[in-house]
Amino acid sequence: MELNTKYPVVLLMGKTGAGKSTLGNLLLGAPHKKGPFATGSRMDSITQECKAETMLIDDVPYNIVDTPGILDPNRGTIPILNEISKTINKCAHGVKAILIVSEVGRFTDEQKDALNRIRNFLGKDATNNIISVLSRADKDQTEDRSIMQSDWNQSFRSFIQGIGNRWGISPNPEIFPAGEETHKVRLGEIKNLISSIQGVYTTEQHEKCQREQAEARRRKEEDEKRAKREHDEKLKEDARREAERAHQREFNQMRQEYEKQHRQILEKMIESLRREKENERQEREKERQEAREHQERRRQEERERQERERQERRQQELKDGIMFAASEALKMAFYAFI
Ligand SMILES: Nc1nc2c(ncn2[C@@H]2O[C@H](COP(=O)(O)OP(=O)(O)OP(=O)(O)O)[C@@H](O)[C@H]2O)c(=O)[nH]1
Ligand SMILES: [Mg+2]
Repeated sequence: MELNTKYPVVLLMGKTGAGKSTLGNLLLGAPHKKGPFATGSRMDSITQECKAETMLIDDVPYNIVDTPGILDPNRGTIPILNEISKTINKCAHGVKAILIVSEVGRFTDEQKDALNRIRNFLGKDATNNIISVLSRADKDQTEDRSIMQSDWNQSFRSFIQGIGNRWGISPNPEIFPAGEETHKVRLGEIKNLISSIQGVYTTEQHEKCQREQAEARRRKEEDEKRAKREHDEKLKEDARREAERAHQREFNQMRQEYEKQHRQILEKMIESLRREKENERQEREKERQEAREHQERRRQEERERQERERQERRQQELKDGIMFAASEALKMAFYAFI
């Protein structure tokens, strides 16, 4: 890259395919497709590394630096930004203007992302040096800036306000060829904006911004690591608590089961004791009953025996009486006889 360190730098930045190299060629007054900056409609990035050319605005020389597009699907944005950083750090007299090229159309999330990435990359100190340039404008939008403005949404309007309303239109050379009035007016506006910028974005400011971003990234990484650590610890703690709860549940279940079995054994023992006692009681009752019956039988036998004896005595008495009466009668008969 041929950078003349004596001249201020104008940097072309934007999403890949936005039309940076085309605008660079137009500002150089070169054929837009065959200028020093390679252009093309391939899906992959055309510009692979930073390239500088000398450009004159009102006879003032500038380095115009074309850069590779960010958000290239095949190339990480961080290496591209690192390369642009190296270029900025070579600009001993700082960067006069940064032309951020964006395609007109829907302000998609991707476009927002590209603008945010560029603004964060440059930092707040570059705000006064940024110019937004819209490419791929149609005929009406290119001819009338107010038509272009009326197509913006709030988000894009805020972005433009945030950079001091410095914006221009890159004329589509297929509609407005070089030398045509609108083409000249639109390029003239961009050049005027470049010339009117006061002060430069310095390498020190860029280095400071890079340091702050590195620090912010480091802090973010640390925060993410801490958050991840805390998240992992929380997961572990949750898992430990869950295991503890599961263990407690298992323990309670086992205890309940044990208590149930224990209760059942006790109930069985109590039932068996109760039955044993009942059997004993019935046994004793039976014995008492048998004793009572035995006694009753003995009493009955005794009564019968006494009755028998009484009967026998009476019979004996009767016999004796009869015998006595008979002997008395015999005696009397004898005496009568004699
Ligand atoms: N319709 C239209 N096409 C454009 C305009 N500007 C650029 N193009 C076309 O868009 C394609 C990409 O343009 P480039 O200038 O190579 O884009 P770039 O931003 O340099 O792309 P990378 O270097 O790949 O990041 C080319 O085919 C251009 O001819 C424009 O304003 N309108
Ligand atoms: Mg390019």
